[in-house]
Amino acid sequence: MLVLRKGIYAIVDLDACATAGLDPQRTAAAFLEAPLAALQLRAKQADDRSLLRLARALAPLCRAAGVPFVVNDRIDLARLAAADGAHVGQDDLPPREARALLGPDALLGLSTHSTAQVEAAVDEPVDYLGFGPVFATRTKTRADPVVGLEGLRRAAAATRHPLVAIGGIGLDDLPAVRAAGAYAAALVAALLEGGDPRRRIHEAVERFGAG
Ligand code: 3NM
Repeated sequence: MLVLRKGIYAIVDLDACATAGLDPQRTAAAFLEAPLAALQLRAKQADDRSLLRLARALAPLCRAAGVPFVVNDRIDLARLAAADGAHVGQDDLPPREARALLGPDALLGLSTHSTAQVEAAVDEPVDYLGFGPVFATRTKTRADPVVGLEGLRRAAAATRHPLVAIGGIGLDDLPAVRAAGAYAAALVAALLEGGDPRRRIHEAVERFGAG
């Protein structure tokens, strides 16, 4: 069974890749050259067929790299692409139902945005909790209020689940995010800045520090 490792949780976001002028599959391949906690495919607008095609292309790349592959929101696509797991938000299928569809060995994550949500998730059958936005983000539309490093510290103290910090995290923030109790840090825009994802992912892994 694949477990989430400490470190950088790289998100391949199709809109962010398009904005940066980067091909998602090449970007994923560049990310996978670094030792990652996980790689997530996130697409808020793509049509199902092209998303399934991309998920089916990324799954073997992740497997070959030994990195867990997670599909955002879409349990159906995660299963069809034989991904390692899925990530659900507060308004998606509840974790118990998602777990029932994915099976006991899949990696399952749940987004949380407040200490109350973190506490409410205590008995959920999840492998980790996303928590954020830690800082202001432009990647997520209608993002929840910023929780800050202090919020992250409180949330980490309030749960037994590993926390994946997310939202507006830059490479310079990584040591502080880790020190605040994050098990992993999820990054979108910071990995695409400068148009060189290979260089950025290595820098991110180095700055977060080894597991
Ligand atoms: N979820 P960036 S913030 C996808 O708060 C996502 O749950 C968030 O992108 C949450 O690293 C966010 O570019 C966007 O800010 C993360």
